[in-house]
Amino acid sequence: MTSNNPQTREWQALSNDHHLAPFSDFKQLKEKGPRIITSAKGVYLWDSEGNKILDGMAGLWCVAIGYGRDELADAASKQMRELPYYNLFFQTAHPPVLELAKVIADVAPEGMNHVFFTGSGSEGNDTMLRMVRHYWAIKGQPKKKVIISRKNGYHGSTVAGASLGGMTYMHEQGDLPIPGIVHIAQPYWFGEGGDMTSNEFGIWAANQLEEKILEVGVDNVGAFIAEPIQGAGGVIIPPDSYWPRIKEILAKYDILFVADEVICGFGRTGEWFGTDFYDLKPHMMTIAKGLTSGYIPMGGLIVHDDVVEVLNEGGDFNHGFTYSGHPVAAAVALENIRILRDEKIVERVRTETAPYLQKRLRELSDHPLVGEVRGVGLLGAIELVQDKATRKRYEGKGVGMICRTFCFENGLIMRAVGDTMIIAPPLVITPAEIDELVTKARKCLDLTLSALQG
Ligand code: PXG
Repeated sequence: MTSNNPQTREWQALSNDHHLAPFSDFKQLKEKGPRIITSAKGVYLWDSEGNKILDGMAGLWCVAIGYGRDELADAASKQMRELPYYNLFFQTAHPPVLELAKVIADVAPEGMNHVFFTGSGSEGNDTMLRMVRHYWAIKGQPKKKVIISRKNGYHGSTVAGASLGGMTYMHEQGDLPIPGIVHIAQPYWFGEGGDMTSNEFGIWAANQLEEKILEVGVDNVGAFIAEPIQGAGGVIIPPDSYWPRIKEILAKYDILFVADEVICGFGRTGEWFGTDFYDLKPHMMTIAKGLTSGYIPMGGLIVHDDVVEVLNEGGDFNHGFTYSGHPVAAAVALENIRILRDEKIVERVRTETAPYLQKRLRELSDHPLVGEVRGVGLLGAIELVQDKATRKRYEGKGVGMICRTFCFENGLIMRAVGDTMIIAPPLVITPAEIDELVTKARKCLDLTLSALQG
Protein backbone atom coordinates (compact mmCIF):
# COMPACT_ATOMS: atom_id res chain seq x y z
CA MET A 1 0.00 0.00 0.00
CA THR A 2 2.19 2.77 -1.28
CA SER A 3 -0.19 5.60 -2.14
CA ASN A 4 -0.70 8.76 -0.11
CA ASN A 5 -3.91 9.52 -1.97
CA PRO A 6 -6.91 8.58 0.24
CA GLN A 7 -9.11 7.64 -2.72
CA THR A 8 -6.42 5.34 -4.14
CA ARG A 9 -5.92 3.80 -0.71
CA GLU A 10 -9.65 3.14 -0.40
CA TRP A 11 -9.74 1.31 -3.74
CA GLN A 12 -6.62 -0.65 -2.87
CA ALA A 13 -8.27 -1.68 0.39
CA LEU A 14 -11.27 -2.97 -1.56
CA SER A 15 -8.87 -4.93 -3.73
CA ASN A 16 -7.21 -6.45 -0.69
CA ASP A 17 -10.46 -7.32 1.02
CA HIS A 18 -12.51 -8.64 -1.89
CA HIS A 19 -10.82 -9.02 -5.25
CA LEU A 20 -8.88 -11.96 -6.69
CA ALA A 21 -6.98 -10.68 -9.74
CA PRO A 22 -6.12 -12.79 -12.82
CA PHE A 23 -2.55 -14.09 -13.25
CA SER A 24 -1.48 -12.55 -9.94
CA ASP A 25 0.35 -13.50 -6.78
CA PHE A 26 -2.50 -12.66 -4.42
CA LYS A 27 -0.30 -12.13 -1.37
CA GLN A 28 2.22 -9.95 -3.19
CA LEU A 29 -0.57 -7.86 -4.73
CA LYS A 30 -1.93 -7.19 -1.25
CA GLU A 31 1.46 -5.90 -0.14
CA LYS A 32 1.97 -3.63 -3.14
CA GLY A 33 -1.62 -2.70 -3.98
CA PRO A 34 -2.85 -2.46 -7.57
CA ARG A 35 -2.46 0.65 -9.70
CA ILE A 36 -6.00 1.94 -10.24
CA ILE A 37 -6.79 2.93 -13.82
CA THR A 38 -9.69 5.36 -13.87
CA SER A 39 -10.11 6.69 -17.41
CA ALA A 40 -8.72 6.60 -20.93
CA LYS A 41 -8.78 8.43 -24.23
CA GLY A 42 -7.07 7.60 -27.53
CA VAL A 43 -3.82 5.83 -26.64
CA TYR A 44 -3.61 7.23 -23.11
CA LEU A 45 -4.68 5.96 -19.70
CA TRP A 46 -5.03 7.94 -16.46
CA ASP A 47 -4.61 6.41 -13.02
CA SER A 48 -6.11 7.46 -9.70
CA GLU A 49 -2.94 9.41 -8.87
CA GLY A 50 -3.48 11.61 -11.92
CA ASN A 51 -0.64 10.06 -13.96
CA LYS A 52 -1.05 10.01 -17.73
CA ILE A 53 0.32 6.79 -19.26
CA LEU A 54 0.91 5.92 -22.92
CA ASP A 55 -0.65 2.48 -23.35
CA GLY A 56 1.87 0.56 -25.42
CA MET A 57 -0.17 -2.64 -25.00
CA ALA A 58 -3.64 -1.54 -26.19
CA GLY A 59 -5.06 -2.79 -22.88
CA LEU A 60 -4.28 -6.48 -23.28
CA TRP A 61 -3.65 -6.41 -27.05
CA CYS A 62 -7.26 -5.49 -27.73
CA VAL A 63 -8.09 -1.77 -27.91
CA ALA A 64 -7.57 -1.48 -31.66
CA ILE A 65 -9.51 1.73 -32.30
CA GLY A 66 -8.25 3.42 -29.12
CA TYR A 67 -10.11 4.41 -26.00
CA GLY A 68 -13.07 6.74 -25.69
CA ARG A 69 -15.00 6.20 -28.92
CA ASP A 70 -18.56 7.34 -28.19
CA GLU A 71 -19.90 5.49 -31.23
CA LEU A 72 -19.33 2.14 -29.49
CA ALA A 73 -21.01 3.34 -26.30
CA ASP A 74 -23.95 4.60 -28.37
CA ALA A 75 -24.22 1.31 -30.27
CA ALA A 76 -24.31 -0.61 -26.97
CA SER A 77 -26.86 1.72 -25.43
CA LYS A 78 -29.14 1.59 -28.49
CA GLN A 79 -28.99 -2.23 -28.62
CA MET A 80 -29.62 -2.55 -24.88
CA ARG A 81 -32.79 -0.52 -25.24
CA GLU A 82 -34.00 -2.44 -28.27
CA LEU A 83 -33.05 -6.04 -27.41
CA PRO A 84 -30.60 -6.39 -24.53
CA TYR A 85 -30.51 -10.17 -24.68
CA TYR A 86 -31.81 -13.12 -26.53
CA ASN A 87 -30.21 -16.48 -27.15
CA LEU A 88 -29.37 -18.22 -30.41
CA PHE A 89 -30.42 -21.69 -29.31
CA PHE A 90 -33.74 -23.35 -30.27
CA GLN A 91 -33.95 -21.97 -33.82
CA THR A 92 -33.82 -18.26 -32.99
CA ALA A 93 -31.48 -15.45 -34.01
CA HIS A 94 -31.38 -11.65 -33.91
CA PRO A 95 -30.28 -8.98 -36.40
CA PRO A 96 -26.97 -7.83 -34.84
CA VAL A 97 -25.43 -11.32 -34.72
CA LEU A 98 -26.47 -12.10 -38.30
CA GLU A 99 -25.19 -8.79 -39.62
CA LEU A 100 -21.93 -9.26 -37.72
CA ALA A 101 -21.37 -12.78 -39.11
CA LYS A 102 -21.75 -11.33 -42.62
CA VAL A 103 -19.37 -8.42 -41.96
CA ILE A 104 -16.73 -10.76 -40.51
CA ALA A 105 -17.06 -13.00 -43.58
CA ASP A 106 -16.51 -9.87 -45.72
CA VAL A 107 -13.18 -9.04 -44.10
CA ALA A 108 -12.00 -12.63 -43.50
CA PRO A 109 -9.96 -14.60 -46.07
CA GLU A 110 -11.72 -16.33 -48.95
CA GLY A 111 -13.91 -19.26 -47.98
CA MET A 112 -14.01 -18.27 -44.29
CA ASN A 113 -17.73 -17.51 -44.35
CA HIS A 114 -19.25 -18.84 -41.12
CA VAL A 115 -18.82 -17.72 -37.53
CA PHE A 116 -19.60 -19.46 -34.22
CA PHE A 117 -19.66 -16.78 -31.52
CA THR A 118 -18.35 -17.10 -27.97
CA GLY A 119 -17.65 -14.78 -25.05
CA SER A 120 -13.84 -14.91 -25.27
CA GLY A 121 -10.83 -16.26 -27.11
CA SER A 122 -10.54 -19.16 -24.64
CA GLU A 123 -14.12 -20.19 -25.36
CA GLY A 124 -13.33 -19.86 -29.07
CA ASN A 125 -10.57 -22.42 -28.67
CA ASP A 126 -12.76 -24.72 -26.56
CA THR A 127 -15.27 -24.51 -29.39
CA MET A 128 -12.51 -25.32 -31.87
CA LEU A 129 -11.45 -28.45 -29.98
CA ARG A 130 -15.00 -29.78 -29.81
CA MET A 131 -15.73 -28.84 -33.43
CA VAL A 132 -12.56 -30.50 -34.75
CA ARG A 133 -13.42 -33.76 -33.01
CA HIS A 134 -17.06 -33.55 -34.13
CA TYR A 135 -15.90 -32.93 -37.70
CA TRP A 136 -13.69 -36.02 -37.83
CA ALA A 137 -16.38 -38.15 -36.17
CA ILE A 138 -18.85 -37.09 -38.87
CA LYS A 139 -16.27 -38.05 -41.49
CA GLY A 140 -16.05 -41.52 -39.96
CA GLN A 141 -12.59 -40.95 -38.47
CA PRO A 142 -13.38 -40.53 -34.75
CA LYS A 143 -9.82 -41.44 -33.77
CA LYS A 144 -8.50 -38.17 -35.21
CA LYS A 145 -8.71 -36.41 -31.84
CA VAL A 146 -5.21 -35.17 -31.08
CA ILE A 147 -4.49 -31.47 -31.44
CA ILE A 148 -0.88 -30.46 -32.01
CA SER A 149 0.09 -27.12 -30.54
CA ARG A 150 3.34 -25.35 -29.69
CA LYS A 151 5.39 -24.78 -26.57
CA ASN A 152 5.05 -21.21 -25.32
CA GLY A 153 1.97 -20.64 -27.48
CA TYR A 154 -1.00 -18.99 -25.77
CA HIS A 155 -4.54 -20.14 -26.45
CA GLY A 156 -6.44 -19.13 -23.34
CA SER A 157 -6.98 -19.98 -19.71
CA THR A 158 -9.93 -22.39 -19.63
CA VAL A 159 -8.96 -26.03 -19.15
CA ALA A 160 -8.86 -26.62 -22.91
CA GLY A 161 -7.31 -23.21 -23.64
CA ALA A 162 -4.52 -23.63 -21.11
CA SER A 163 -3.93 -27.21 -22.33
CA LEU A 164 -3.69 -26.05 -25.94
CA GLY A 165 -1.33 -23.31 -24.85
CA GLY A 166 2.24 -24.30 -24.21
CA MET A 167 2.86 -22.36 -21.00
CA THR A 168 4.46 -24.82 -18.60
CA TYR A 169 3.74 -22.58 -15.61
CA MET A 170 0.04 -22.91 -16.43
CA HIS A 171 0.26 -26.68 -16.98
CA GLU A 172 1.92 -27.11 -13.58
CA GLN A 173 -1.25 -25.96 -11.81
CA GLY A 174 -3.99 -28.56 -12.10
CA ASP A 175 -2.57 -31.45 -14.12
CA LEU A 176 -2.66 -29.92 -17.59
CA PRO A 177 -2.61 -30.49 -20.47
CA ILE A 178 -5.66 -32.69 -20.72
CA PRO A 179 -5.18 -35.88 -22.78
CA GLY A 180 -5.15 -35.51 -26.55
CA ILE A 181 -3.09 -32.33 -26.75
CA VAL A 182 0.63 -32.45 -27.59
CA HIS A 183 3.19 -29.71 -28.11
CA ILE A 184 6.10 -29.11 -30.47
CA ALA A 185 8.95 -26.58 -30.39
CA GLN A 186 8.26 -22.91 -31.08
CA PRO A 187 10.01 -20.92 -33.84
CA TYR A 188 11.84 -18.63 -31.38
CA TRP A 189 15.22 -18.16 -33.00
CA PHE A 190 16.61 -15.54 -30.61
CA GLY A 191 15.92 -17.67 -27.55
CA GLU A 192 16.38 -21.18 -28.87
CA GLY A 193 18.12 -21.03 -32.25
CA GLY A 194 21.60 -21.81 -30.93
CA ASP A 195 24.21 -21.78 -33.70
CA MET A 196 21.72 -22.19 -36.53
CA THR A 197 20.89 -19.29 -38.83
CA SER A 198 17.39 -17.97 -38.41
CA ASN A 199 16.17 -19.71 -41.57
CA GLU A 200 17.83 -23.02 -40.72
CA PHE A 201 16.16 -22.87 -37.35
CA GLY A 202 12.79 -22.02 -38.96
CA ILE A 203 12.97 -25.19 -41.06
CA TRP A 204 14.04 -27.24 -38.05
CA ALA A 205 11.13 -25.91 -35.96
CA ALA A 206 8.62 -26.49 -38.77
CA ASN A 207 9.89 -30.04 -39.26
CA GLN A 208 8.92 -30.76 -35.65
CA LEU A 209 5.33 -30.71 -36.86
CA GLU A 210 5.95 -33.49 -39.36
CA GLU A 211 7.85 -35.51 -36.77
CA LYS A 212 5.00 -35.17 -34.29
CA ILE A 213 2.36 -36.11 -36.89
CA LEU A 214 4.34 -39.26 -37.69
CA GLU A 215 4.94 -40.04 -34.02
CA VAL A 216 1.26 -39.68 -33.05
CA GLY A 217 0.08 -41.21 -36.33
CA VAL A 218 -1.81 -39.16 -38.89
CA ASP A 219 -4.90 -41.29 -38.22
CA ASN A 220 -4.94 -39.87 -34.68
CA VAL A 221 -4.24 -36.20 -35.43
CA GLY A 222 -7.21 -33.87 -35.83
CA ALA A 223 -5.61 -30.45 -36.10
CA PHE A 224 -2.60 -28.19 -35.69
CA ILE A 225 -3.20 -24.87 -33.92
CA ALA A 226 -0.84 -21.90 -33.95
CA GLU A 227 -0.76 -18.15 -33.60
CA PRO A 228 0.59 -16.57 -36.82
CA ILE A 229 2.82 -14.55 -34.48
CA GLN A 230 2.95 -15.64 -30.83
CA GLY A 231 1.81 -12.75 -28.69
CA ALA A 232 1.81 -13.59 -24.98
CA GLY A 233 4.85 -15.82 -25.52
CA GLY A 234 6.90 -12.69 -26.29
CA VAL A 235 6.03 -11.48 -29.81
CA ILE A 236 7.77 -14.39 -31.49
CA ILE A 237 8.08 -13.62 -35.21
CA PRO A 238 8.84 -16.88 -37.00
CA PRO A 239 11.86 -16.97 -39.35
CA ASP A 240 10.89 -16.41 -43.01
CA SER A 241 11.40 -20.10 -43.72
CA TYR A 242 8.91 -21.29 -41.07
CA TRP A 243 5.40 -20.81 -42.45
CA PRO A 244 6.19 -21.93 -46.01
CA ARG A 245 7.60 -25.21 -44.62
CA ILE A 246 4.63 -25.64 -42.26
CA LYS A 247 2.30 -25.13 -45.24
CA GLU A 248 4.12 -27.88 -47.17
CA ILE A 249 3.71 -30.27 -44.25
CA LEU A 250 0.03 -29.41 -43.78
CA ALA A 251 -0.58 -30.00 -47.49
CA LYS A 252 0.92 -33.47 -47.18
CA TYR A 253 -1.22 -34.75 -44.31
CA ASP A 254 -4.97 -34.76 -43.85
CA ILE A 255 -5.32 -32.61 -40.75
CA LEU A 256 -7.08 -29.32 -40.04
CA PHE A 257 -5.16 -26.10 -39.53
CA VAL A 258 -6.39 -23.60 -36.96
CA ALA A 259 -4.94 -20.09 -36.89
CA ASP A 260 -5.40 -18.46 -33.50
CA GLU A 261 -6.00 -14.87 -34.60
CA VAL A 262 -6.96 -13.53 -31.19
CA ILE A 263 -3.99 -11.13 -31.23
CA CYS A 264 -3.10 -10.91 -34.93
CA GLY A 265 -6.69 -10.49 -36.12
CA PHE A 266 -8.38 -7.21 -37.03
CA GLY A 267 -5.40 -5.29 -38.31
CA ARG A 268 -2.52 -5.85 -35.90
CA THR A 269 -0.11 -6.88 -38.70
CA GLY A 270 -1.32 -4.26 -41.17
CA GLU A 271 -3.52 -6.90 -42.82
CA TRP A 272 -6.96 -7.85 -41.57
CA PHE A 273 -5.63 -11.18 -40.27
CA GLY A 274 -2.24 -12.72 -39.59
CA THR A 275 -3.22 -15.43 -42.07
CA ASP A 276 -3.44 -12.75 -44.78
CA PHE A 277 0.01 -11.52 -43.80
CA TYR A 278 1.54 -15.00 -44.13
CA ASP A 279 -0.98 -16.40 -46.67
CA LEU A 280 -1.81 -19.33 -44.39
CA LYS A 281 -5.20 -20.59 -45.63
CA PRO A 282 -6.51 -22.08 -42.37
CA HIS A 283 -9.70 -24.13 -41.87
CA MET A 284 -10.61 -22.28 -38.70
CA MET A 285 -9.61 -18.97 -37.10
CA THR A 286 -10.10 -18.10 -33.44
CA ILE A 287 -10.97 -14.44 -32.89
CA ALA A 288 -11.58 -12.12 -29.90
CA LYS A 289 -9.87 -8.93 -28.62
CA GLY A 290 -9.78 -6.61 -31.68
CA LEU A 291 -13.21 -7.86 -32.73
CA THR A 292 -14.77 -5.41 -30.25
CA SER A 293 -11.61 -3.42 -29.50
CA GLY A 294 -12.10 -4.81 -25.98
CA TYR A 295 -15.05 -2.50 -25.29
CA ILE A 296 -17.17 -5.55 -24.48
CA PRO A 297 -16.26 -9.25 -24.27
CA MET A 298 -16.72 -11.28 -27.42
CA GLY A 299 -14.88 -14.04 -29.24
CA GLY A 300 -15.58 -16.60 -31.89
CA LEU A 301 -14.43 -19.16 -34.37
CA ILE A 302 -14.49 -18.43 -38.11
CA VAL A 303 -14.97 -21.68 -40.03
CA HIS A 304 -14.16 -22.47 -43.66
CA ASP A 305 -16.98 -23.49 -46.03
CA ASP A 306 -15.38 -26.92 -46.60
CA VAL A 307 -15.61 -27.69 -42.88
CA VAL A 308 -19.14 -26.33 -42.59
CA GLU A 309 -20.22 -28.58 -45.46
CA VAL A 310 -19.21 -31.60 -43.37
CA LEU A 311 -20.71 -30.22 -40.16
CA ASN A 312 -24.00 -29.71 -41.99
CA GLU A 313 -24.28 -33.49 -42.29
CA GLY A 314 -23.58 -34.17 -38.61
CA GLY A 315 -26.84 -33.40 -36.83
CA ASP A 316 -26.74 -31.36 -33.63
CA PHE A 317 -23.46 -29.77 -32.53
CA ASN A 318 -24.04 -30.03 -28.80
CA HIS A 319 -22.14 -26.94 -27.79
CA GLY A 320 -22.88 -23.28 -27.08
CA PHE A 321 -22.90 -20.57 -24.44
CA THR A 322 -25.62 -18.41 -22.90
CA TYR A 323 -23.78 -15.42 -24.30
CA SER A 324 -22.87 -16.84 -27.74
CA GLY A 325 -23.43 -13.94 -30.12
CA HIS A 326 -24.75 -11.60 -27.41
CA PRO A 327 -26.69 -8.84 -29.19
CA VAL A 328 -25.01 -5.96 -27.35
CA ALA A 329 -21.55 -7.37 -28.00
CA ALA A 330 -22.50 -7.96 -31.64
CA ALA A 331 -23.73 -4.35 -32.01
CA VAL A 332 -20.46 -3.07 -30.52
CA ALA A 333 -18.38 -5.34 -32.78
CA LEU A 334 -20.32 -4.13 -35.84
CA GLU A 335 -19.60 -0.51 -34.95
CA ASN A 336 -15.95 -1.32 -34.23
CA ILE A 337 -15.49 -2.98 -37.63
CA ARG A 338 -17.34 -0.10 -39.31
CA ILE A 339 -14.81 2.31 -37.79
CA LEU A 340 -11.85 0.11 -38.75
CA ARG A 341 -13.13 0.07 -42.34
CA ASP A 342 -14.46 3.62 -42.75
CA GLU A 343 -11.39 5.22 -41.21
CA LYS A 344 -9.11 2.89 -43.17
CA ILE A 345 -7.27 2.05 -39.97
CA VAL A 346 -5.82 -1.26 -41.20
CA GLU A 347 -4.50 0.43 -44.36
CA ARG A 348 -3.01 3.22 -42.26
CA VAL A 349 -1.20 0.65 -40.11
CA ARG A 350 0.16 -1.08 -43.21
CA THR A 351 1.30 1.98 -45.12
CA GLU A 352 2.14 4.51 -42.45
CA THR A 353 2.32 3.67 -38.77
CA ALA A 354 3.72 0.13 -38.91
CA PRO A 355 6.68 1.08 -41.13
CA TYR A 356 7.30 4.11 -38.91
CA LEU A 357 7.09 2.19 -35.63
CA GLN A 358 9.35 -0.59 -36.96
CA LYS A 359 11.93 1.96 -38.15
CA ARG A 360 11.91 3.90 -34.88
CA LEU A 361 11.99 0.76 -32.70
CA ARG A 362 15.02 -0.60 -34.54
CA GLU A 363 16.92 2.55 -33.60
CA LEU A 364 17.00 1.05 -30.11
CA SER A 365 19.27 -1.74 -31.38
CA ASP A 366 22.32 0.40 -30.60
CA HIS A 367 21.49 0.39 -26.89
CA PRO A 368 23.98 -1.68 -24.83
CA LEU A 369 21.14 -3.72 -23.25
CA VAL A 370 19.41 -4.60 -26.51
CA GLY A 371 20.20 -7.92 -28.19
CA GLU A 372 17.51 -7.78 -30.84
CA VAL A 373 14.60 -5.62 -31.92
CA ARG A 374 11.96 -7.35 -34.00
CA GLY A 375 8.44 -6.60 -35.06
CA VAL A 376 5.70 -6.79 -37.63
CA GLY A 377 2.84 -4.35 -38.03
CA LEU A 378 2.14 -2.76 -34.68
CA LEU A 379 3.79 -5.59 -32.75
CA GLY A 380 7.28 -5.17 -31.36
CA ALA A 381 9.77 -6.95 -29.12
CA ILE A 382 13.04 -5.84 -27.57
CA GLU A 383 15.36 -8.54 -26.21
CA LEU A 384 17.38 -7.47 -23.16
CA VAL A 385 20.77 -9.13 -22.87
CA GLN A 386 24.09 -8.93 -21.08
CA ASP A 387 26.08 -9.80 -24.21
CA LYS A 388 24.79 -8.85 -27.63
CA ALA A 389 27.08 -11.17 -29.61
CA THR A 390 26.29 -14.37 -27.70
CA ARG A 391 22.68 -13.42 -26.79
CA LYS A 392 23.61 -14.16 -23.15
CA ARG A 393 21.01 -12.99 -20.62
CA TYR A 394 21.45 -11.33 -17.25
CA GLU A 395 20.66 -14.51 -15.30
CA GLY A 396 18.43 -14.18 -12.26
CA LYS A 397 18.27 -10.39 -12.25
CA GLY A 398 14.69 -9.99 -13.45
CA VAL A 399 15.80 -7.35 -15.96
CA GLY A 400 12.48 -7.38 -17.78
CA MET A 401 10.58 -6.62 -14.59
CA ILE A 402 13.02 -3.85 -13.66
CA CYS A 403 12.49 -2.27 -17.07
CA ARG A 404 8.71 -2.71 -16.90
CA THR A 405 8.63 -0.94 -13.52
CA PHE A 406 10.66 2.00 -14.89
CA CYS A 407 8.25 2.19 -17.82
CA PHE A 408 5.22 2.39 -15.54
CA GLU A 409 6.93 5.08 -13.45
CA ASN A 410 7.74 7.06 -16.59
CA GLY A 411 4.32 6.98 -18.18
CA LEU A 412 4.63 4.04 -20.58
CA ILE A 413 3.05 0.63 -20.53
CA MET A 414 5.51 -1.79 -22.07
CA ARG A 415 5.15 -5.42 -20.98
CA ALA A 416 7.88 -7.84 -19.93
CA VAL A 417 7.81 -11.52 -20.90
CA GLY A 418 10.89 -12.72 -19.06
CA ASP A 419 13.63 -10.42 -20.41
CA THR A 420 11.73 -9.62 -23.58
CA MET A 421 9.99 -6.23 -23.62
CA ILE A 422 6.92 -6.19 -25.83
CA ILE A 423 4.57 -3.62 -27.28
CA ALA A 424 1.29 -3.70 -29.18
CA PRO A 425 -0.16 -0.17 -29.09
CA PRO A 426 -3.65 0.77 -30.28
CA LEU A 427 -3.87 0.70 -34.07
CA VAL A 428 -4.74 4.41 -34.09
CA ILE A 429 -1.41 5.48 -32.61
CA THR A 430 0.02 8.46 -34.53
CA PRO A 431 3.64 9.02 -35.63
CA ALA A 432 4.02 11.68 -32.91
CA GLU A 433 2.79 9.21 -30.29
CA ILE A 434 5.20 6.59 -31.69
CA ASP A 435 8.02 9.12 -31.16
CA GLU A 436 6.91 9.53 -27.56
CA LEU A 437 6.76 5.75 -27.09
CA VAL A 438 10.28 5.20 -28.45
CA THR A 439 11.74 8.13 -26.50
CA LYS A 440 10.25 6.80 -23.27
CA ALA A 441 11.39 3.27 -24.08
CA ARG A 442 14.99 4.47 -24.56
CA LYS A 443 14.89 6.40 -21.31
CA CYS A 444 13.68 3.30 -19.46
CA LEU A 445 16.37 1.16 -21.07
CA ASP A 446 18.93 3.70 -19.81
CA LEU A 447 17.44 3.59 -16.32
CA THR A 448 17.47 -0.21 -16.38
CA LEU A 449 21.12 -0.29 -17.43
CA SER A 450 22.05 2.17 -14.66
CA ALA A 451 20.16 0.07 -12.12
CA LEU A 452 22.08 -3.04 -13.23
CA GLN A 453 25.40 -1.21 -13.02
CA GLY A 454 24.58 0.51 -9.72
N1 PXG B 1 -5.55 -16.92 -28.02
C1 PXG B 1 -4.60 -15.99 -28.01
C2 PXG B 1 -3.59 -15.96 -29.13
C3 PXG B 1 -4.56 -15.03 -27.00
O1 PXG B 1 -3.59 -14.10 -26.99
C4 PXG B 1 -6.51 -16.08 -26.03
C5 PXG B 1 -6.49 -16.99 -27.07
C6 PXG B 1 -7.57 -16.20 -24.99
O2 PXG B 1 -8.46 -15.16 -25.09
P1 PXG B 1 -9.33 -14.72 -23.80
O3 PXG B 1 -10.29 -13.73 -24.38
O4 PXG B 1 -10.02 -15.93 -23.30
O5 PXG B 1 -8.36 -14.16 -22.80
C7 PXG B 1 -5.53 -15.08 -25.99
C8 PXG B 1 -5.54 -14.08 -24.85
C9 PXG B 1 -0.73 -11.78 -21.90
C10 PXG B 1 -2.13 -12.23 -22.03
O6 PXG B 1 -0.17 -11.91 -20.80
C11 PXG B 1 -2.61 -12.55 -23.28
C12 PXG B 1 -3.92 -13.00 -23.40
C13 PXG B 1 -4.72 -13.13 -22.27
C14 PXG B 1 -4.21 -12.81 -21.03
C15 PXG B 1 -2.91 -12.36 -20.90
O7 PXG B 1 -0.16 -11.28 -22.87
N2 PXG B 1 -4.36 -13.38 -24.64
